[in-house]
Amino acid sequence: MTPADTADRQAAERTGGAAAQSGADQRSFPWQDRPAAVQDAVWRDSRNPIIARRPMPGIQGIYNSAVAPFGDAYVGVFRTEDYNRFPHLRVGWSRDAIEWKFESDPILFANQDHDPADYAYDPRVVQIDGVYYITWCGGHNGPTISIARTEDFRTFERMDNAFLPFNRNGVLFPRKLGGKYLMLSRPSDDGHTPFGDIYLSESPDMVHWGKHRLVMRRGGGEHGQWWQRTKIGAGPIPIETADGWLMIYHGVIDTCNGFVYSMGAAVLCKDDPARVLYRTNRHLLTPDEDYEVFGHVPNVVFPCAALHDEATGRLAIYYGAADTCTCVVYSTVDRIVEFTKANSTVF
Ligand code: BMA
Repeated sequence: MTPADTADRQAAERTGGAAAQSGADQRSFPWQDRPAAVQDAVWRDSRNPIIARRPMPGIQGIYNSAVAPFGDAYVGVFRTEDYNRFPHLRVGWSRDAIEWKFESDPILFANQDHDPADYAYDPRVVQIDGVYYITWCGGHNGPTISIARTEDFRTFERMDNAFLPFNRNGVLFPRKLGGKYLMLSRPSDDGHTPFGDIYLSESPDMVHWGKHRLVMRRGGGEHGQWWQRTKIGAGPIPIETADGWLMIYHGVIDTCNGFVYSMGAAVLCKDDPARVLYRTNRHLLTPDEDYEVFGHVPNVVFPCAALHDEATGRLAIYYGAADTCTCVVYSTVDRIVEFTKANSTVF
């Protein structure tokens, strides 16, 4: 990092989470208006990919990553891959959530010995009661949901894994419900899982997880939902709205040329998020642009984070494109909820 980048990081650290909560920060929310020609409910940033191929020395790609407000800046936990394609998590900093400066080393956990780190990918970040939690898919004799906590994004403490292998796409809710932490996840297998439904689990202490409930199933031919017929997985941290929890997710179809990952949305009951109220019966975003169609894994849009500006309702959704680079689409919470209600099939 350059001295200027370090200054960004230090400014963020000085103000910590407090400024983020007070709204007194100097962050600039990422945004572009919807181009007149676009009719869709979400629209791409014209600067995509905002994190292009080979974004820093020794790193071939950064994608499927999480960002969050922190102090008077933004912080991110990024999936970075070096030239052996082994995925790590790495912290990055930004004032505008578009231009990112990355730490030179991957995250090292303070209690590394407790459970040595293996591969780590597809992180999500959430702040709950002043503490930031990171969930990701970690290697522990197969993939499952790893968790760590931090307050400053400099020291990270590994916690116990939420679930047994095999599981992916662990996504925490931003607050407790009925005194319990809630996590969405997608039980899977040890490979490129050809199935997958979204479940909800709860925990009194972020260590012991139970009361697992099925939230929603993949599409299947019987439902006519081909874009999400193979598997589905939660994406960004759910957003609380007047209508319920807005859950943005990925849906996958298997084709003769491999999987195609698209993005959809659902609204879950506010008090009982295992209950789906609305669910998109068509995708919100599917690989169309060259950077989504061409890359190390073609035809992937994989959302992992969303920034929400509560004052305006604006939403910036971050997604990995083609397992190669990082992109943003914009919308508003109201527009996506409206779209979800108007194009809904719950099954
Ligand atoms: C999933 C995960 C994602 C990846 C996607 C497409 O199983 O590994 O990280 O983006 O496959 O390759």
